[in-house]
Amino acid sequence: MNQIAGLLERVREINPLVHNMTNVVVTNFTANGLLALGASPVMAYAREEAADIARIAGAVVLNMGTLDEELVENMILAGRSANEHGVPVLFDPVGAGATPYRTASARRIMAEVKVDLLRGNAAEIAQVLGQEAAIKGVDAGASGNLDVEELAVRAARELHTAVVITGREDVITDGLNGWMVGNGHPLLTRVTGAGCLLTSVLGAFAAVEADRLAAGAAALVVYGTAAELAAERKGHEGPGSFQMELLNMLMAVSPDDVLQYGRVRPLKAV
Ligand code: ATP
Ligand code: TZP
Ligand code: MG
Ligand code: MG
Repeated sequence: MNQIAGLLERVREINPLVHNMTNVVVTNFTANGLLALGASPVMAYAREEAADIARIAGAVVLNMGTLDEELVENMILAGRSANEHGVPVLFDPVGAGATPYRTASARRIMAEVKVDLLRGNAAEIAQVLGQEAAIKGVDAGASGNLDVEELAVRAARELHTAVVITGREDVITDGLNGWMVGNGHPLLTRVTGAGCLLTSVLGAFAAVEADRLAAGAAALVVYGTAAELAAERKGHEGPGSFQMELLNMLMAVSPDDVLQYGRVRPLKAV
């Protein structure tokens, strides 16, 4: 937990540039969430500049929430540029499995870009792997039958990337080791972009720490703790106040809060 607290301080010291190629639903919320945390967001999509921004960024976050063919092409340009320059790439395969086009696009990005960390709900990760799983639009369907620990480990091994699966509990693994993180709050499921912002927060931590498991666990604890603090203060008012308070708490969450509230245990049966 001390390492996690230290990484939160490092994000705020370094103020990493996070290049987001994300969806139209969550763009503003994602930029504000990163600013609140202490990172520096940039959204840049054009073919003429995507590779150049990716090269100078601390992390590149690809999110296919409102994809089209031009965006997929430009994400691949940015992802490859990041790969060439040692910049970590994070991928959120929003809605993979909802349509054949989404599934094919997610697999194409995985094939053409070296993704350092893949983050999704259980159904999305299963679909990227080629396993049937219920998905309704961009929200996980009845995926309660999926063993998320086993799924995450298999995905990491077969897709050669670190994997985060989120839900009531979050799991992060590189296929060998990993962590379960218990922080979070059910109100996160009532705010659109809670998952997308988390992927960008994972990007901010990946920008300041090369150990993907350490960076990822830190991001999950910090984000989940901020959500718990926000719910404690404003949850009774509903999702609107909670969403605003989450931004406030992403700025306010402290290393001491992480030490007090962080809930992490090693992944079992790896
Ligand atoms: P979905 O579209 O299925 O909602 P998502 O992309 O929005 O997926 P989530 O799985 O909702 O992503 O994860 C976003 C954040 O919400 C994570 O920090 C996760 O821990 C948290 N979260 C999701 N469900 C719960 C829950 N039931 N209880 C506590 N935290 C949750
Ligand atoms: N539709 C396309 S992208 C998007 C919606 C509603 C946002 C999804 O965000 P999240 O973080 O998966 O809830
Ligand atoms: Mg959600
Ligand atoms: Mg999502």
